[in-house]
Amino acid sequence: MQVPFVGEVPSDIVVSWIVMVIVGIFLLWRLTVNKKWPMIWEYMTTTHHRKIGTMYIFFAVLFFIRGGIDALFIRTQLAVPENDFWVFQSQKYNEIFTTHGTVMIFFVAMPLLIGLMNIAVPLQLGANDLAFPYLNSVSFWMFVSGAFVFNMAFFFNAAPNAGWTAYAPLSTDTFTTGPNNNYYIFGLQLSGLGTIFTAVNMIVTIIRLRAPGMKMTRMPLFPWATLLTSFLILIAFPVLTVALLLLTFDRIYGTSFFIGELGSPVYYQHLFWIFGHPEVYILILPAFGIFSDIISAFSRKRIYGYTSMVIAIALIGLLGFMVWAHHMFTVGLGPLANSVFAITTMLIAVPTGIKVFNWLFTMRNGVVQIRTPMLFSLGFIPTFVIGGVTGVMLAVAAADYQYHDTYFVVAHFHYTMIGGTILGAFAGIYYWYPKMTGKVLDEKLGRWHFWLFIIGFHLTFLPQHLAGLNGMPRRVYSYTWADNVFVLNFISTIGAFLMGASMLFVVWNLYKTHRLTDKVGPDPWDGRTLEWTVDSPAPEHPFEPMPIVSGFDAYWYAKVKKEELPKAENPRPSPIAVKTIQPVLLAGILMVISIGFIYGWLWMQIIGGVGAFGFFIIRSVTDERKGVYQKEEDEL
Ligand code: HEM
Ligand SMILES: [Cu+2]
Repeated sequence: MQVPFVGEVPSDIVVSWIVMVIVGIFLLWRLTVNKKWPMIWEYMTTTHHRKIGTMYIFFAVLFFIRGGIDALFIRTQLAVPENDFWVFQSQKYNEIFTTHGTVMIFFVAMPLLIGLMNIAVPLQLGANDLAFPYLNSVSFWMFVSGAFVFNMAFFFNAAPNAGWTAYAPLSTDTFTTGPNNNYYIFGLQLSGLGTIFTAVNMIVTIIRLRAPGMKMTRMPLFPWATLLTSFLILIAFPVLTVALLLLTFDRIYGTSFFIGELGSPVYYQHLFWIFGHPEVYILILPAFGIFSDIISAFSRKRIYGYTSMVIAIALIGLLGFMVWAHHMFTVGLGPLANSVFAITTMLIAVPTGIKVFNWLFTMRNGVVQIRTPMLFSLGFIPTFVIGGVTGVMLAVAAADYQYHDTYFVVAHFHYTMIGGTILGAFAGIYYWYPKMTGKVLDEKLGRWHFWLFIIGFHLTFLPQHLAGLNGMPRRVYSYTWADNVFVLNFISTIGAFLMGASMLFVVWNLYKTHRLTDKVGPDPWDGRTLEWTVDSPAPEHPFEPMPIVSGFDAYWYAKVKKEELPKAENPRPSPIAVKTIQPVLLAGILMVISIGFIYGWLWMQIIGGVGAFGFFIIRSVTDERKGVYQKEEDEL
């Protein structure tokens, strides 16, 4: 399409420019009319864990729409053989599956879980906030800046195109010139750094800020999962940082770590999957934690096998670092390496199986109440088991020569990622929605959402197993009638649109809930853990004075005995809530630097660098906590 002053631009991009301008103007208008700007400023300067958690989820949902639209275009292009839908062939198709995969993993699944951790973990522990509220805000805005950098690429007709794994040599300058994959690198570096900060914050919070009496062995399972996941992040993400840094040198400064005589693309694969496999456990373990708390709450029963649940999470986390080469069975590492990695991979099924049985035993003889969060948890169990079983199939190294890079793999990881992470996030959002907003989402619309989504999901991905076994490779934009996969693909496309339609019920639900219902009290679900002792939505510093905990599920047992939890004058100073715009500024500066590198504009790199230096000076001489401790000193 010819655009005046710009030149030739693909029509999908022109359409999205127009849509963005219209939506932008509409939003500006609505925000101004409804006088919402002070609220936006409030959120931009907040360090409160609930508000930051809510923003994580808000942005994750935004990117879910983006990644979801990508998915629908992918499925439309693949609906019938030899299709020519709009622009989505060849290089455009490479771009769209790359942005779909990357956005879904890094900018949807991660922030959904981190958002829920932000909201629920401090409250479940009886802590007044995360240990480092300012750092938490930095983490969040770094995630936003990384996500913006990555998503900007599309609007400048430079979307990354080497897959979500960005395998060398394809991702090196020799094969994909231009800024496209630089966007991938810098988007992930910024958000990855934010994730590492979050991990530190969670670890310190969980180890240091629990309410009196809340021993580690009395923590609910979501904080446990968060703690162990944070260690995985702390070990795995720096490996990604290094891989991307080396790739940056190869791309921008002409080194040859991953190409040429001395370099090797296999080095990149190792580094990527030493990060990448733990990453999938980073995405699933918190979801396990969420399901555990929900299943116990809605079965009116203590979680079955608490200790084995914690050990299982730890074991999965540990084994998760010993299996990365199962992504590389066909590379030619040799039979010894392949056998070792096959066995470690299969071992992971053991702790996972223990967890599945514990969930089932928790429900056994319980008073099971099927509310929306529980419905999602019940949908998760069989779905995730299917994903686990195909995982063990893939672990058989010899058989993987057949499955590798086919739709069988696509089906497998969507059963785990959607069946585990996304269903977990949905369950968690329905469950903790009162803590975020003070309202309970509508039950009937929640059920519609669940049933359409889960039916759509299985329709989409079950046939993909068969398409894969019939030989359909992943990352192809077309197939022929002779390939015999038409019906399977067609069903898959119908399922995808059903999943899309199910999300409309979420929109309707949000609208209805906020228009028509009143705020609820602290404990709408008759819960077991400490977050249900504080108001909905969770106020700032809710635990003053702090509850004293004398056992697992202490709040529940206190309710059974018709008692209140005893209170202690705060045994330690709480994190200080502050207002600061600095993290937003920092994120802006980092975006400037990133774009300087992405396009190789030295002047912009220098401006950004000077800005960053200035920022650090300002940061060193300001102390936003002053107002707080000054006040306390004055009171003395
Ligand atoms: C919402 C419904 C979804 C549909 C219909 C869908 C569909 C697809 C399809 C058809 C592909 C294969 C593209 C190809 O190989 O040519 C794909 C790839 C992928 N999807 Fe999804 N997907 C969905 C949601 C998700 C979610 C929630 C995640 C992760 C949390 C995810 C992660 C990925 C990844 C990592 C890839 C691989 C991309 C690559 O090959 O580089 N997807 N998806
Ligand atoms: Cu793996």
